Amino acid sequence: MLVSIRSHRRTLTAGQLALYVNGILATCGNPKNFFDIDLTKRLRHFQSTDSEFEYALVSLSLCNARKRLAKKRIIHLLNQLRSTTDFHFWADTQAVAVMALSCVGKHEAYAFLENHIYEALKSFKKRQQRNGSFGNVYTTGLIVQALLAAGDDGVGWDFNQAVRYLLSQQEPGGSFGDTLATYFVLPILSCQNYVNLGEVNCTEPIPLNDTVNENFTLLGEPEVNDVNWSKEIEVRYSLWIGDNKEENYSVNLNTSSDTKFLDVMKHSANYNPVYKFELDETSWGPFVYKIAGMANDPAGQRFWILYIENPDTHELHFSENGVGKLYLQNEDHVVFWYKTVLNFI
Ligand code: B12
Repeated sequence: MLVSIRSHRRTLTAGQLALYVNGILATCGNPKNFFDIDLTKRLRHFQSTDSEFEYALVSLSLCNARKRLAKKRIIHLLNQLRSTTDFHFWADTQAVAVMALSCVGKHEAYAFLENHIYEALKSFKKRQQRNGSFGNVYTTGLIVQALLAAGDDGVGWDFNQAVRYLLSQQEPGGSFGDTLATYFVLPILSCQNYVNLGEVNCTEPIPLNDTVNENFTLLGEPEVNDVNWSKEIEVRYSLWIGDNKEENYSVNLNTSSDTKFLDVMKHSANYNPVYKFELDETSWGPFVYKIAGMANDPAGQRFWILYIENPDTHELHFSENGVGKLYLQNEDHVVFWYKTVLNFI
């Protein structure tokens, strides 16, 4: 990290720097003097972030590091809570914004924050499903942390059911699917949240019982996942380029149900060069940034987005999994669409 900061060999985004600041706080380091560098100053001076999620993350880390948030920033976070966009992961952003504002509320007497946070929590609670989840494992981890950070009274949602859902997602190796999911879920298992990073007791070990919020006790038992047997399946893969599908290509393939969609992409690329793609290997899976010579374009807000078409209604369903985790069923039609994604910016 020090090398990245000092040498500019690899540029950190504001969001990535915010994650480092959180990590430094968690391990009792001082982000204001990290090998003579004040990371909080650098964080504050970032002109823009790549996404609204990163904006909320930066605000949370600044507050955790005891930096006062500018009024403009607080207003921006409040707008994030108020806004109802149909961007699929908006709840993730709102959960981080709730944590940032809960942190501000701890240090400064802004009474009006409470009402806004309360309204956001109400809308989170409505999302909880019977199995305890608030969406997928990532969204559930962040929303439960937000509810804990805001000091919610536990009424109107079921904490234990949420924890049961999270534990049901745990894999034999202990992770919750990948590094990112594990990062979002782990604090909850000791009833903690990211706002607590601003108050880590670095002088003596804290007995676990002292840290537990009285409104919540852990009762979860991990569920045993069903075994899936592999079957031969036929799938269709299409590329749509442009908001009005100005260009499109399709291919049918036979494969087996235990094959990831990424493998289908590789087979297709061997069959026809138009399906050739490039990806970034991240610690939570592959992120495809280029197909058919068209690369993600953050400035123009155009990205490759993954959908699955319902065979009966032909409706497109947004995939909650990346290409490394998407497993297909017989006659599935997967569409990678290069389109404008406005709402998360
Ligand atoms: C903003 C965002 C996007 C933006 C990225 C914009 C950009 N500038 O590049 C866009 C809209 C492009 C996007 C796309 C997708 N996303 Co997205 N995204 C997010 C979000 C809301 C914030 C990410 C962020 O800023 N993190 C903070 C910074 C500091 O960390 P970072 O590592 O630098 O962030 C980068 C990666 O997260 C990467 N990224 C974004 N999405 C995905 C998805 C996968 C599978 C991977 C490996 C990487 C990745 O882009 C970020 C910016 O460069 C997260 C929510 C969350 N809870 O994390 C979801 C999230 C990461 N995305 C998710 C998903 C499912 C997708 C899609 C597969 C959705 C789809 N149906 O197409 C696609 C990826 C398809 C592909 N091409 O491979 C999931 C990942 C789940 C998983 N591991 O399987 C998350 C966790 C949301 C969720 N609650 O499920 N996403």
